[in-house]
Amino acid sequence: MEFVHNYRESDATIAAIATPPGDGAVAMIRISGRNAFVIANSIFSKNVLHLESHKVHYGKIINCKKEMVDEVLLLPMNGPYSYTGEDTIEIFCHGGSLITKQVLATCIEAGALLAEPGEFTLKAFRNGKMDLTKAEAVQSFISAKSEAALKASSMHLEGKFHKTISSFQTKLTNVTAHLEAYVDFPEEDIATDTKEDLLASLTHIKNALSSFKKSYSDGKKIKTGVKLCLLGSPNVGKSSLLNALLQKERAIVTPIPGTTRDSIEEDLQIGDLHFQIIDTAGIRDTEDLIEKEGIKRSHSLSQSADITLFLLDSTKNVSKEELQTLGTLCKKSTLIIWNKIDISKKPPESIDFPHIVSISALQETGITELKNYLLTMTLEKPFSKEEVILTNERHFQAISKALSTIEKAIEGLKQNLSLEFVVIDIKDAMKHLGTIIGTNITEDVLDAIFSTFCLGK
Ligand SMILES: Nc1nc2c(ncn2[C@@H]2O[C@H](COP(=O)(O)OP(=O)(O)OP(=O)(O)O)[C@@H](O)[C@H]2O)c(=O)[nH]1
Ligand SMILES: [Mg+2]
Repeated sequence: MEFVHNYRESDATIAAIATPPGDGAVAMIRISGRNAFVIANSIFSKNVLHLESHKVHYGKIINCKKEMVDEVLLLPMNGPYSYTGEDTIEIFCHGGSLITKQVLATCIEAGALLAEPGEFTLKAFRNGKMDLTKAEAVQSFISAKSEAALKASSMHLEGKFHKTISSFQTKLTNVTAHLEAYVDFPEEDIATDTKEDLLASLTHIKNALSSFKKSYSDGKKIKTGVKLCLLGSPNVGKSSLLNALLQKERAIVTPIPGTTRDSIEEDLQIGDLHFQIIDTAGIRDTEDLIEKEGIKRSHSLSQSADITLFLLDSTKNVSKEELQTLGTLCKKSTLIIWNKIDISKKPPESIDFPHIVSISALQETGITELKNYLLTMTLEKPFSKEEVILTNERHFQAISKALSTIEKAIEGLKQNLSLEFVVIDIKDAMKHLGTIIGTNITEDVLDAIFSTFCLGK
């Protein structure tokens, strides 16, 4: 389906199923726009135009052939007191997927347009019910897969990020006003005190932007999850470790080297974070075509992972092949795991890698320590529920651009560059910050943002 936000009147009446697909006890269909009440009136057994707003009313949905489609509860909400800020009707019908589609089809027959993904939230943004950071946080909130992702997006939903960005804009406007006064009277030199104050103000913003920028490295992992890849020679215990971490017999474990041929991917929750863990085929020289393909995948999965868990058998010496593979791994994102410490008679060999733990996947010793190690290794800074962090690539790009223009402005001011240039840099920074909250944004960007939303939101 073509994405049509651009071509629709902004108060067009749209409808969509707001609840997830599939059977359920109840489903909800939402109608929003200038004709929402008229459309609902033509399909409901009671006169919707006279129903009390924000109260639930029982009745029947009747299609154009005068047949009853479903018995429902209908909630009318007069604009602007609704999610979108427009007249809105919510219909709670029986949750069968067919019946829900029929109620929606009845709304469409009566004149509503089928909503595009995110179109209700786009309306809410256009009608000033929420700024862009909140609108984007709605989607992150819905798709959050971990406690940390939920908390991080709720900080944005509460408006803390928006407040910080707005306060930077106010400060930058003040700095610009000061500087422009001197631009208008070039014969006057900027007073040393004033210059120091303006530099302090800009530096404060620079530091805050820079710490936001840094927080994205953790924020990205918090939002999208962390990819872990189990890598190592055959029989070192990769599948045993996968099963121990998942607490279920997910992968086949045998004493035969080369048991795992294809990769196995599973979701895993550790602490507040979401991980995807991938078990792979053991690496060795082989002529077996299937195994060869599996090993090729092992290497490429490890390359795309955030952290590689490289398993070694602590009862054996590190082999030439293992040393060769170790040479290809990034030390910072590799965790060396000495396995089988339950039967090992010697301390593990010394290996020049910063992250090393010892476990027994069979007896499940050291698994809690391994999980804790993974949490600290994943995040650069312990996750704080009270701190606003960047989790959105678009915000990261805008902050990075704003930061570099502020740095340019600071340099310019320090080096007594013509103040006009300094003002241009600061105004550029304000534009970049404006794209975050939606004051400086094009329709194309809006469409790109909202098209990633789910249908009915
Ligand atoms: N004693 C002991 N045996 C273990 C341990 N972990 C795994 N094993 C045994 O080692 C053998 C191989 O284990 P797997 O988990 O299948 O090894 P893998 O690395 O997945 O092997 P491939 O799939 O062939 O690459 C099995 O017999 C396991 O029971 C451990 O911590 N201690
Ligand atoms: Mg295996």
